[in-house]
Amino acid sequence: MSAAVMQATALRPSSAHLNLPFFEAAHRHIAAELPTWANDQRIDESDDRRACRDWVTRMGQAGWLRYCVPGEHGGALPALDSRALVLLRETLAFYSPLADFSFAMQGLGSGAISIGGTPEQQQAYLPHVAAGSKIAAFALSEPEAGSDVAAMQLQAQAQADGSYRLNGCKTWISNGGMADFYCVFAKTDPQGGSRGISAFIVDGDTPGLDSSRHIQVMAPHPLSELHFSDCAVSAGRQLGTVNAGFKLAMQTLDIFRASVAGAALGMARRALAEAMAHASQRKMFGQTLADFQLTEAKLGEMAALIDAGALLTYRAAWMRDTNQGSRQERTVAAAMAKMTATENAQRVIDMALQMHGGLGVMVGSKVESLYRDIRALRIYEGATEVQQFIIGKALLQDYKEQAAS
Ligand code: COS
Repeated sequence: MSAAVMQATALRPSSAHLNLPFFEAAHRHIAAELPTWANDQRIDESDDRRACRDWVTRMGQAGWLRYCVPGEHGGALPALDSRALVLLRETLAFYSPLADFSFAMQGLGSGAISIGGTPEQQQAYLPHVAAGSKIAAFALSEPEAGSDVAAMQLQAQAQADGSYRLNGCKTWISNGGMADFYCVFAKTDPQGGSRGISAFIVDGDTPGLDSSRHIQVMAPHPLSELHFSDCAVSAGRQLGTVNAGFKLAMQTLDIFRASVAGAALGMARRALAEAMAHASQRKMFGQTLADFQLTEAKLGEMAALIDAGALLTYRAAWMRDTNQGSRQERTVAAAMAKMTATENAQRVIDMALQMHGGLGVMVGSKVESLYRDIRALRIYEGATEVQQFIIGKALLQDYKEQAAS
């Protein structure tokens, strides 16, 4: 067997966690089929925008994007299934963080339509998302409103004919400049705070929308600013209840935050696999690096950090899918999962890089790219500090309620 084939075999993600009681047959099917498919793809990722289009096309053709939408609109399962999303992202991220990103954005970008869209809106967009024939994006953040969503400034003014005019800007928009449509959140009641936000579906070619300002970041990831100047959006494109867009955004994030944790797990599992492969063949002081107890200790720590994140992630996804606990308990579980899995993955990848010595910082080595890929996950879709805030706020609320009773 050649070294290349051995390496590919050794670097398949572990499947032991699929026996946990959180999962059902549909989930085990994904985990059985996807690694082979993902490992077989050969995509030139030197241009992130071209590569993302390519991944979306291929994942659409192969049927994987059907997990991004509910069954009645071309989805693989009756409803958006958090456990499926987590496992898909975990596996894709193991092979290619850009494949994971392309997959995730189809779900996040269309999630508000799946949750809050009318049947007409759902039928117009979701089958295309599932087929990979339309690229989706989620437009929430602004220069002065990242963590503090309610502070957004983008205005959507209702017109006499029921349509809206959008003026202002968004930033850090994944798939910006290449999306076929954006789920955009804007103020419809400037004094209303979190109760004055509404959502809209804005097609990428709508006059008055400029998505040409791209943002370069440290790891491949298509990002742009969006500028709206008297951008006209018809009444039929208003999404969900007027002035209830904040909750729609949070409900969407509740699903996809746990899936970010899944992506972090995939990257961490890949780093651990790379570390074990490297340590097993690297000779030093008359033995291999893996023969040192120091190495065993480090690998043990990495594995435990991954499993800690994994258990929280699968729990959060299972709670959401099976409606366990209260809404707040499910939100807290997703926050714990995202925070722990992304923070632990960063540590695991750093340890793997350290174990590679000089090779670890060599541009083009897998651990070097993972080291850059993981960083943004601790920030986007709610930074670690936002997750801490969500968890701490809920704890104190419970404490106060118990003290008062
Ligand atoms: N699902 C449904 N409703 C929710 C909710 C959720 N997950 N989270 C909050 N709400 C509701 C609350 O119940 C509250 O409702 P009422 O107005 O009826 O009381 C309302 O939304 C406001 O909630 P809250 O007071 O908790 O909002 P805050 O402004 O204090 O905090 C945080 C909100 C910071 C948690 C929120 O703004 C957030 O998640 N920020 C990060 C945003 C983010 O992820 N940005 C990245 C963009 S995508 S890359």
